[in-house]
Amino acid sequence: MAFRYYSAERIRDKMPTYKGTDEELQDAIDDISLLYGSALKELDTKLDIISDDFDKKHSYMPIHHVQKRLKSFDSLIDKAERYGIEDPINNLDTVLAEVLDIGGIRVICNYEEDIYTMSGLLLEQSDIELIRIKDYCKNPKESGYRSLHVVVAIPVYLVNRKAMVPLEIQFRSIAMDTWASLEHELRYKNKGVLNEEIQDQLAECARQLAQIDEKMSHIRHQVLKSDNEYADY
Ligand code: 0O2
Repeated sequence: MAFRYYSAERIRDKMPTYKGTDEELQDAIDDISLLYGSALKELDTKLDIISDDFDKKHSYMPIHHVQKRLKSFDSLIDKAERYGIEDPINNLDTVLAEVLDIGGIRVICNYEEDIYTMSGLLLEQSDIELIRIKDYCKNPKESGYRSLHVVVAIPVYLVNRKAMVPLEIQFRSIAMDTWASLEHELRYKNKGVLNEEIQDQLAECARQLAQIDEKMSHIRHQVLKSDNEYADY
């Protein structure tokens, strides 16, 4: 997995203030891409293993699907500027220390309760460091957005060093992901701006989907109780 819009030459066009050579810039970009891409692979594998073992023990897979992405180099620099980092292209170490979602992974679970099961199992692992948690499931954003955001650092072993690489994990139920994907698409189509009436309607959809999440979970527990095969779960 590599940065989109990857070439130093192209970035140099957009960011002519870079003080090093094109080769140095390319090398720095390659390093970031390798490190964060590798961290995403590690985390993906960890989630896969937990999911397989959970299935073996409980005949149930809580994870519906997983999506990974590396932030584009352009949006990394834009975000660093928004964070107030001065001259980010020439201070990449500061950028890497401050921007924690260069590598992002979205874990779409079936039910809301699966979010806490999966995040709990992952955070129990001794080589993972928790950096921060924001629970937008329990405290949704004003927009209606719900998701559990967990920032962790995960070890990546390179040829001659070990690096702890921060990643942002967004745990969502299918319903939460449906809303966030469609809302993002609508917002993106409208250049990031949605009028108040549309925002209200979207917030109402988010509330209804939260109720559906709760109802589906309730139905699930009724089914589990009546089904001997799942009695141990
Ligand atoms: P992308 O491409 O999705 O990564 P910061 O990350 O510094 O902006 P903070 O407080 O850490 O600030 O961010 P927050 O709000 O905890 O999480 C930001 C990410 O959550 C966003 O990433 C979205 O993925 C998602 N998100 C947050 N609010 C909403 C929302 O109202 N609607 C939708 N659809 N997604 C939301 P980015 O950076 O926007 O981009």
